Order: sequence, then C-alpha cells, then structure tokens
Amino acid sequence: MKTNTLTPELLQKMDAYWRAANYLSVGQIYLYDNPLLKQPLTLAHVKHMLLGHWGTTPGQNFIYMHLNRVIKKYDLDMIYISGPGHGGPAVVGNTYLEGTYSEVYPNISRDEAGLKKLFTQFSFPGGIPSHASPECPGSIHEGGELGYSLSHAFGAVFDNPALVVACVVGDGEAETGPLATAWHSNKFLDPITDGVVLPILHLNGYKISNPTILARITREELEQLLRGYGWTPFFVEGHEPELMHEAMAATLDTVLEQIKQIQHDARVHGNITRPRWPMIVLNSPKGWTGPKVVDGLPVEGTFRAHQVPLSDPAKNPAHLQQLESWLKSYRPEELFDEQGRLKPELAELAPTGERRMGANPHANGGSLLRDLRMPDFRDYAVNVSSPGSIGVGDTHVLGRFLRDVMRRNVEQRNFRIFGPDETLSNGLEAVFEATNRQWEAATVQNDEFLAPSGRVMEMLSEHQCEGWLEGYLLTGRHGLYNCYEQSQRNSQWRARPRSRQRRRYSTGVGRTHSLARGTSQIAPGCLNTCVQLSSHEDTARRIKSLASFPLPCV
Ligand SMILES: Cc1ncc(C[n+]2csc(CCOP(=O)(O)OP(=O)(O)O)c2C)c(N)n1
Repeated sequence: MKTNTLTPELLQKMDAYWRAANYLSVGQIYLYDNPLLKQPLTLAHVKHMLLGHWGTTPGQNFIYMHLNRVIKKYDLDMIYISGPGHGGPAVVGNTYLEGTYSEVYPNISRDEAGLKKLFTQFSFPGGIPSHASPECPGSIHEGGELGYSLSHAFGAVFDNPALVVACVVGDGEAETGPLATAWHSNKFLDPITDGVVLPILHLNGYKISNPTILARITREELEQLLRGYGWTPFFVEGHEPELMHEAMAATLDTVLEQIKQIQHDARVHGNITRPRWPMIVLNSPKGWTGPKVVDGLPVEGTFRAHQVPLSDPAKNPAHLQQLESWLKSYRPEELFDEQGRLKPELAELAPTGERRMGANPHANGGSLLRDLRMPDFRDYAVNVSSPGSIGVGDTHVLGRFLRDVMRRNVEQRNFRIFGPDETLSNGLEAVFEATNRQWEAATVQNDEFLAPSGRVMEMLSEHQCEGWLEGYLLTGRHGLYNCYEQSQRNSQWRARPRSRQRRRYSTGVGRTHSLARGTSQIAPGCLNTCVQLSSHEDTARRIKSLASFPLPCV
C-alpha cells in the first residue's frame, strides 16, 4: 500500500528511532559492556547467562514508535499495554529513549555509562525482570501470565473518557481462555463515559515452538472471527520496513479518525447504537530484523526467533561474530552521539511530559487515587435478638451499604462492582436502587437493570471480571469483586479420583534465574499455596518433597 502519510524525511527518522529501540533491545539481552560498540566485540562484553525474548520485541518497538507519532499528532492521552509482556526489552528500551526511565532511575542516565547499566541490569541478578514489570514506568500489565491484556486495558478505560489504551495482544496469547473472552469487552464500553481500547493483534505467527492458530487460518476466517466479536479489523502486513512504516502510519490515522468520529457521534449527537470499534492486525515476522539464519537454520520469521536467537557466543565464535554484525546492522553511530545520547533529531520524535507513555499518570494509578466517600458502617447494624434467630441475611445488609457507597461516589465515578452475574443472586439487590449493569448490547422487554452506563459490570467469565477490576484499580480507582462461593463439598460416598498433579518450573527464591523464562515469573509462595490448598494428603507430601529440591528448578 503506497500512501503519503509520512514525508520521506519523517519516515527515515522514524526508521532510525525504531533501529535505536531494536539496538537497545539486543543490547539488553546480550551486552554486559561496550554498549556503543566502540571496541570490537569480545566475550568479555557479553553476559554469561542469556535470557530474554527477542521474537516479540521488534514488533512492539515498531508499534510503540508509531504510537508516539499519533500521540503527538492527535495530542492523545494514551498508555501502552504489552500482552506479550515477555518482550520486556521493548518497553524498557522505549521508556529509556523517551526519557522517563532515567527520570525514575537517575543512575540509568542518558549517556554511555547509563547505557551500560541499562544493558547489564536486564534479566540479571539484582537487576530487573525480563518482562514488562511494575518496575518499568508506564507498565500496568506484567504480561508474564498471558491472557489478561485486553481485560486490563478495558478496566483502565472505564470512567476515563479521554484515555486511549493501545493494547498489544500476542497471537499466542489470543489462544488463552481469558483473552478469547476479552474481545467481548466491547459490549460493555460506553462511548460517552468511558475511553477507548485500541487492540493491536500481533500476528507474528508463532508461540514458543509452535505456530499460532490465528496465523494458520485463512485471512477470511480471521477477519470473520474478529468481525464476529464486533470489531472492525484493519490489516498491516509485510516485512519491508519502508512499506510497513507507511502502512502502519496510514492505518493508525484511519483508526484514530474513526475512534474520534464514534466518540463525537455518541457524545455530541447522542448516537446510542453500539459501535464497531476499529482494531489493528499487525502481521510482521517474528524476530524481525534479527539474524536470518543461525547454524544453518532459518530464524527470522520462524519460531526459533522466540527467545535468544544466538544462544551460545561463549562456545561458538561464529555466534559472537554474528551478534556483532546484528548489533551493527542498526548503525548505532547514526543513532547515538559520542557520549551515548540519542541524537536530538530522533529524541524529538517522542512526546513530551505526561504525554510520554512511560510518564502517563494513569499508568501510576496510585498518584490519581482519591478516597471513596464512605457511609458509617454502624448505621447498617442489624439487631439480632438472640443467637441463631432468623435475620435479614448478611449480604442484603451489605447490599444497602454498597448502594450508599455508589450514591456517595456518583460524581467521582471511581467505584464499580465486578462479577459474573451474581449481584442479584448473592443478595446485593439494593445496589440496583442506585445504579444499573453497564450493557451496550441489545435489550428486550423484561430485562432488568441494564443500561449503557452503569456501575455494575457483569459477564460470565471470572477471568474477565478479575482482569477488568485489576485494570480499574491499577489506574487509581476502587472496586469490588463479587463472586460465587466455593461449592465443592466432601461427600463420603464418592470414590477418590486421582489428585491433580502440578509441577512448577520456578520455585522459591525471587530473582533466581529460570532458564526458560528469565527472572520475573518466580512465585515464592507457590509451593506453600499448593500444600495449603491440597485436599489430598499424598499430594501435599509429594509437593513438600519437591520443595526440598535444590533451587532453581529449570
Ligand atoms: C498463561 C501462560 N502460559 C504459558 C506461558 C509461557 N509462554 C511464554 S511466551 C509464550 C508464547 C507467547 O506467544 P505470543 O503471545 O504469540 O507472543 P510472541 O510470539 O509475540 O512472543 C508462552 C506460551 C505464559 N507466559 N503464560
């Protein structure tokens, strides 16, 4: 597709900015020293243990850099959610380029010394995780557990009418239950009182060592699937950087104009038809711009690009040489000056101040938090004349209390209830004296408590409700998760089935390296939790013995 969205000069600058982000990403994964390649690369400059995910990273660098352009063009209040958050080098590198990283961590300065520290700390003992983590400015989504990006994105835009959340969804991530369900969030978004989510499905074709389903169905089938979920998909496809920059820029402009139009129609003309919000499908090679062939096997555009494409420079001198050529292919001398500072003509491409996605206050929700106006719980006390006498029921009392929390915070618009359709059945009916369930799909006679704008969010997916709530809380608001009680009971007459066996690949100690995943998916409490929750003595015993294995497990 040939368009004129970008002047040739801007296109060249944007491509250079993308090269800078890619250079910083490879540097984070590999380099311990010599950050500007001022000397020939030797083993002493390379980390001993290589951990990270290259495959998703160049695509995310491409997206982030293009979002910067539209933030400036449309003065957008935008944050970025990285579904494949294992691509940590992308968010860390981009927040470094835009300046927010050094503002939060002055030691990681914008010069050669800072670059060295930026590279060393990545996925390194005492450093930072290899995923988009809470340490990273602008990040509200860790991404280590794939599946929640879209739900988090929607949670963030509820009651934030000016906010746009650009949400990158991995095509592998899209196979998870939580993500598959989350496309339906568009039936719960009020174009008047809420902001908007721009999903960008990153169709890079592969997961870890398998193709993804969405990459191996026909284009027509994929388009119908997304349309069936109520979206209008726009495809950006290819691998030639110049053509891709043009296509992405033109598509982003189209999509943002559409979003503006939808919001204008609803907010100014009162159009209440459920919109078909636009989304983007970015079909680019996995490990784009990385090594094409390693040890005689194709890498760029294949599953082999997922993690560390050149895995063993210490034992394999050809890998070291290839790493140097790969880093040099980004022409760092054109991107950074002698002192290691990003050249000013490139630095000016990033937005400024709080418009930078790493500095947007919505991604640091605690800074926006306002207390809820609360009623006095003592006013809801129930007189129980004698123990065991029949009363009103505790949840009915709680319902009245929550109704009044709703009423007191109606102007602040910072409290919602989330749950899988159990507000009524769990006895919180009084809440509907103050608000409705938010619902943008069709309604018919006899429906109850459904309205385009409401403060109760109900969909029969606990994943979705949990994700929405997390997104809502992490952007500085308050919420309540209201869900069905655990209903499993022990029945003596049942023969015992086999217990469920779990084997975690990471155990015990935070910041210990797991070869497979880098440093951020370590769950110190996991074994404890398994032991405590196990209903089967034998399982508990076996898990305990697993816990005594030397750490780390791989
Ligand atoms: C729920 C969950 N299951 C498994 C994993 C392990 N895992 C890490 S990356 C990955 C593949 C992800 O593929 P995709 O979403 O397409 O991202 P990309 O290919 O762009 O890296 C998997 C399965 C995980 N992080 N989360």
